[in-house]
Amino acid sequence: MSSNHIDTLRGKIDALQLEKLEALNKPRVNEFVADAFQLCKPDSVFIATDSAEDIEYVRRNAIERGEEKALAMEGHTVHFDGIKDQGRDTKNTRYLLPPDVHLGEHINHMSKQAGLEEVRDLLDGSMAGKEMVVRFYCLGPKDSIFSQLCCQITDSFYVAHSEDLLYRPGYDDFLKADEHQVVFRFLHSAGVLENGVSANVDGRRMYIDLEDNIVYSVNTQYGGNTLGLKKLAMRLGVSRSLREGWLTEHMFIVGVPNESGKVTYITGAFPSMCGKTSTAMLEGQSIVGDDIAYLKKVDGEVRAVNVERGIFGIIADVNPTDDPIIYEALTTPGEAIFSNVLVKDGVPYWIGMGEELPREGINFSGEWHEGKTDSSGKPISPSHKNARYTVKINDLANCDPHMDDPAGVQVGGIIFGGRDSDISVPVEQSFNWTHGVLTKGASLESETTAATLGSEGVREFNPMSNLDFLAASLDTYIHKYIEFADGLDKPPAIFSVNYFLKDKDGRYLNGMMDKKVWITWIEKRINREMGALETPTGFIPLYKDLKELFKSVLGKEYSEDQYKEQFTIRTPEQLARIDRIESIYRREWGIPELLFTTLDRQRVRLEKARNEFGEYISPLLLSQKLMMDQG
Ligand code: SPV
Ligand code: MN
Repeated sequence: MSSNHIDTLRGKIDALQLEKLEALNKPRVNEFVADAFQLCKPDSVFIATDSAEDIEYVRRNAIERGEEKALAMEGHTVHFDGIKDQGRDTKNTRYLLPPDVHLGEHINHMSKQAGLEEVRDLLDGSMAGKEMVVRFYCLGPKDSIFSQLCCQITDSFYVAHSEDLLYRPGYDDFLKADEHQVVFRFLHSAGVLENGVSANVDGRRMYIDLEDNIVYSVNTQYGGNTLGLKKLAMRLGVSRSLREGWLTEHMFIVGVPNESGKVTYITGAFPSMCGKTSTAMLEGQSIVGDDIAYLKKVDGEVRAVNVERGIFGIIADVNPTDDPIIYEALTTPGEAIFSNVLVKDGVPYWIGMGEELPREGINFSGEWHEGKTDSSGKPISPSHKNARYTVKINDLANCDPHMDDPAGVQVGGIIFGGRDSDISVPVEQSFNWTHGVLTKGASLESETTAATLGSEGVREFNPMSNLDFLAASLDTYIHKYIEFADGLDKPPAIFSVNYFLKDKDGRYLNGMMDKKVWITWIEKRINREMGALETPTGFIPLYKDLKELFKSVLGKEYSEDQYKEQFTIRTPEQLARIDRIESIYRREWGIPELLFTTLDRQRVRLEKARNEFGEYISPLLLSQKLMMDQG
């Protein structure tokens, strides 16, 4: 079978390229490449190995073919996506399911047959006049139980170049792999280009075939829709991991040292644009990953790896004060791709960079000048809110020494965070694993952001910050999550954080850097070095500890009034959320009863506290009561 597929390519593609494919001797890869070639009809094919020469070819072509432009700083380039192609298109991202598979109403899906017909029709001839690039990568560290082989086909050198920064090269791993190893496969075409951007955005489709582990993406360039190994592979990963009893999560991984130098690794799941990367980059910590983690149980411990090796991060608000390490990487020579920023005289600019922006330049709308409006009359921002940078983590000063460790790192704690203006306290620890998984992870809501197309600021249910990538039904996901702690000597402690809490007048209650205090408190709780106050919803910090931490971590005073306002238990809002979440899960099939009983117990605790202390309960009142009880 293998030779048949190779034979369909023989004589049609360059012999040298064919040799590189033949050397792999992988029938399923050959079939995938031959099919893509026949369907997309490129003018030529480039098969990339891990050699410096092939990687340089990709980098050079991204510029020569106009998908990227060199900036003034050595190694820096810029890429623009179309004005209507600036975020993940969740509406047109669908799972293709056989007739007997159902994933529930929260998962965007369609019939496999109809989906394949539609997307293959859109891909037909889509690479005419272009070169098809075939790349091989390894998700997770190489030679590891976490390693996941991937093959990406694309007609975009920007996609191929970005993936070289973001993912570990894997041609060598394919050479070594046996024929039966599971391979994730991705076929992308930007479709017809006009002025360098995908012209047919109405035909933008991202279709995920979970049975065959193939993802199709067409008529789009934005990374979240096109970089196969990022959010598309994440969906295949979620599906595979839940079948096999491990987890694929929308999580950063960081190392947090204590005073004696002991490093505790913490993961954090946040929806897009809710502070995930900036938390991962906090000063004094080391970064393993900022976006996607695989978690497995090994010898009674949870171990985690970064699926990626680079960052495709939000550039807005990266400035020397709030994000000095990334700012440094983006303003000194070294390989970096900027996307959807403002460019003037070969220099990139972005909102929140800490200096005044030029009043004109080139951006994602073409020639831009202050006051320029879009087709609906709204002003066009100089750089898009979802503008991004792409860099390798290894090039950053704070790269953790275990970034590429095949054994991963041990997870001490897990944080769930969302954009929540009126309910949760800034930081809180759950009572135990199931309480955390169910009342924090599975109950997470977050206000929508510019990372996805559509309106912003709408409160949405987003379990584990992973709803967009959930390639399984909710009941399967929740069951598997709860079960994940079975057999662990000491399950990771679970926390929630909320950086977005506001007062009645809509003012944020916390500064940008307060997160550093919360993370320090979390590290100390994991290592049982700090006490806490028990509330109906979990354990919160004591005032005296925060006062000390604000001083030692940020050099700031922290008043009792601030504590009181930030950590007040808002019972009406808490109870309303329980009702909302419960009704969502009631509409699903097969949800574990434990979810409903856990929510109900939380409701009862909240109601009891409300009856005793009133609707808005100051933590100071609770601590007085605690002291009296103990006294
Ligand atoms: C996110 O939106 O969560 C990202 C960037 O990390 S994207 O690749 O668009 O998913
Ligand atoms: Mn993400």
